[in-house]
Amino acid sequence: MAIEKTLILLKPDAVQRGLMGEIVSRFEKKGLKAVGMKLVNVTKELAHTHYAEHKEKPFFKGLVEFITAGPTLSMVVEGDNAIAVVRKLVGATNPQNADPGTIRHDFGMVTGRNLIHASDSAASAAREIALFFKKEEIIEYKLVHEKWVYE
Ligand code: D4T
Repeated sequence: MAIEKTLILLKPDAVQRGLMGEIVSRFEKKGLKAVGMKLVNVTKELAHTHYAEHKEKPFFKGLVEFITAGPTLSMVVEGDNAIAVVRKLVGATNPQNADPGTIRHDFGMVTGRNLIHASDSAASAAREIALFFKKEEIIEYKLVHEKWVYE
């Protein structure tokens, strides 16, 4: 097994539309463990750092306005191969290209309101978790049902 942690952000549209419970529930039901969770008002500075790779893109300004427009639910989840598993649950960047059953397909209509962010590699996960969470905000614990999720 390769136990990984990954960063998930439920963007301001998910929070405002009352979809936090529904989306968090999907991760819980899958068998992932929430090890960090809090509401964050993403500042312009944090948005610029988090999305630094998109700085030159035409959609950058709108993306920063969107992510800073209201609270975001920030989560760290843990599980076997969690980075790829979460990206699959999230679906393609454009909700209209996302597969049915994914979060972006099931709740979204356009790329600029695609509800959720998830780290796309081990390097991004490490960088993004450190950006959003202090060490002491990550809680290490065992779930009683772990032996029924993993062999
Ligand atoms: P994130 O990073 O939010 O998990 O999304 P993805 O990994 O699926 O997609 P991305 O990095 O290519 O894009 C980051 C972020 O920018 C928004 N975006 C993207 C946008 O508003 N317009 C666009 O044309 C693209 C490509 C959506 C996600």
